[in-house]
Amino acid sequence: LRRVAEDVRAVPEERAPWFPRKIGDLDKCNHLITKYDPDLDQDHPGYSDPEYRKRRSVISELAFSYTQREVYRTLRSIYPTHACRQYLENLVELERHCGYGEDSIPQLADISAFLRERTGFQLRPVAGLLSARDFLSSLAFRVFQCTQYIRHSSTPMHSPEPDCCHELLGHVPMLADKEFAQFSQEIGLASLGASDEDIEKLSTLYWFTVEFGLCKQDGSVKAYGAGLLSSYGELMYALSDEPEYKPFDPEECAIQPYQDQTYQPVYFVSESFEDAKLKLRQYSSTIRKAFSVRYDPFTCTMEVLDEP
Ligand code: HBI
Ligand code: FE
Repeated sequence: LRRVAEDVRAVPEERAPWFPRKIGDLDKCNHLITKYDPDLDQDHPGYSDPEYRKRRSVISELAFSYTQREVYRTLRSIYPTHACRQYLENLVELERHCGYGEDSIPQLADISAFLRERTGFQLRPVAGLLSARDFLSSLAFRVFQCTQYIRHSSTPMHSPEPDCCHELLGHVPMLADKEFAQFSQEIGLASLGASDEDIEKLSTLYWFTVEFGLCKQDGSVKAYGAGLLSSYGELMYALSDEPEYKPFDPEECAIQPYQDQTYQPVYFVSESFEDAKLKLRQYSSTIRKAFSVRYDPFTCTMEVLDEP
C-alpha cells in the first residue's frame, strides 16, 4: 500500500490526467455518473418502482421483447424517409444477419461480432451512464460502451438515459459504417489525456454529431445521430421546419448549449462524414496536449508519442 501511495506522490502535478493505454485498461473506465440512475434519481420514471429496479439488475427478457416491438415498429416506419442512406443499408443487414426485428431479441455478442467484421468496433456491456471521459476514451479503442437494460414500460417511447433501444437502433447501424466509425474513434483519440475543459467541448461535439447529427444527402437533410434515430418524436421534429440548422463547424459546435431534457433548438448539418472527419481532425489539432497518440490495432494498445 505504501508503495502505491509513493508512486502516486511521485507523479508531477502538471502531468495530464490518466487515460487508458491498453484495451484492457478500459476495465478502469467504469466510473458511473449517477444522474438518471433509477436507484438514485428521484425524477427517474422508475425511481419509485421497486419491481422495475429489481428487474434492471437481472435484465428482463420478457419486458425487452414487449417494449422492443412497439419501439421497433414505430421507429422503423419513418426510417426510410428520415434516416441517412448508410443507416438504412446497415439496418437491412442487421435485420438479415443479426436478428433485428419486431419479434426478436438480438444478442449483444452477435451484434458485436457483426460490427467487428464491418469496422472493427466492438460492444462492451456497461451498467449505465459513464463519465464523459471514460465513455469517450473507449471510442479511441473502437470500443462502444453499450447498456443492455430497457426503458421503463410506462414510457415505451421515451427514456431519459441510454437503453438497449437507443444503443441498438440508434448507434449500432451507424457504427457499421467505415467513415462514421473512423469519425467516432477520432473523437475518442482527441479525448485522451485532454483537460476537463476540452473533454466538455468534445462531449458537446459528440452530442451534436454522434447523438443529434444531421447530414446532407441527395439534396435533402437526413438524420445520422443516435439520439434522433431512437426517438420518434425528436426525429420528426428535427426534420421539420421548426428547429434551426447550422452547418457543422466543430469550433462552434463544441460550445453550443444543448438540451438533455427536451428537443434540441439547433442541429448541425454535415456535408458528409468524410467532410465532418476532416473538420474534426483540424479541430483536434488545436487541442493543447504535450503528446500525441496513435492506436496500434494489432496489439490494441495506445502508443504515446512525445512531441519534438
Ligand atoms: N455513458 N454509457 C454511456 N453512454 C453514453 O452515451 C454516454 C455515457 N457517458 C457520457 C456521455 N454519453 C456523454 O457525456 C457524451 O457526450 C460523451
Ligand atoms: Fe447514445
